[in-house]
Amino acid sequence: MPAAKFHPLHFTEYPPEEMIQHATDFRLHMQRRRTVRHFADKPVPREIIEECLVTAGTAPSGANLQPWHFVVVSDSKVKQEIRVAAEEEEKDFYNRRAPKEWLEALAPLGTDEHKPFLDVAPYLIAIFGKNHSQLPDGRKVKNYYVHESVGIATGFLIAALHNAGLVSLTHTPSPMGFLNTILNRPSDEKPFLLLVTGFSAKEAEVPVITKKPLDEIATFI
Ligand code: IYR
Repeated sequence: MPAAKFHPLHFTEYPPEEMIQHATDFRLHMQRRRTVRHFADKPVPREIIEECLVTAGTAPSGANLQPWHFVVVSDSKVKQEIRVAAEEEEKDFYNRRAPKEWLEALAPLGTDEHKPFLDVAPYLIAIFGKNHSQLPDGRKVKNYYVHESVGIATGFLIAALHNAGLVSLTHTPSPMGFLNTILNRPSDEKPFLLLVTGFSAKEAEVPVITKKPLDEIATFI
């Protein structure tokens, strides 16, 4: 087994007031993020998406095995194929599979089986979790905490896109196996979610919702 190698972190400590300011600025910035379902068909420079994906790839992961793969779709034919496949699943979900309780929980969001954003938005980022990794020496090894790791990387990506001035939608057509077929990914990779991103449509509206206050989501002991 190769020995662990370490180098200095060069950690920067800020004065407490500056830390509070940074924390507040970031909170205010993140509080402006909204999930958006109406996109402009305006193109987005690919470099912005690349930068945000590099940020996503900095996420911590089980044994640093980075068990994710991002397929960035901008080709209109492929987006159309994804829309057709997703709408087929969603139709079944909304009309047959979804229990009443689930549909009631979704009602405030106003969603249905129609997913025009899948061919309007300039980019669909299909995020896959990989159950195995190939080491530099060619060995295939198991990945650990795949869901947790991919979830964190996806959170980084959502924050990075928002920071760059784009909006996104975490779309989870269920089941998502069609993404492996359309995007030609091996069966060892499991679709995690489809992140739709681009500019917001000018006339976009978002549902009136609130976030739980701190004392409801956290306990200090
Ligand atoms: N996948 C469906 C349903 C859906 C489920 C949840 I949980 C949401 O937060 C939103 C939608 C759809 O995309 O419409």
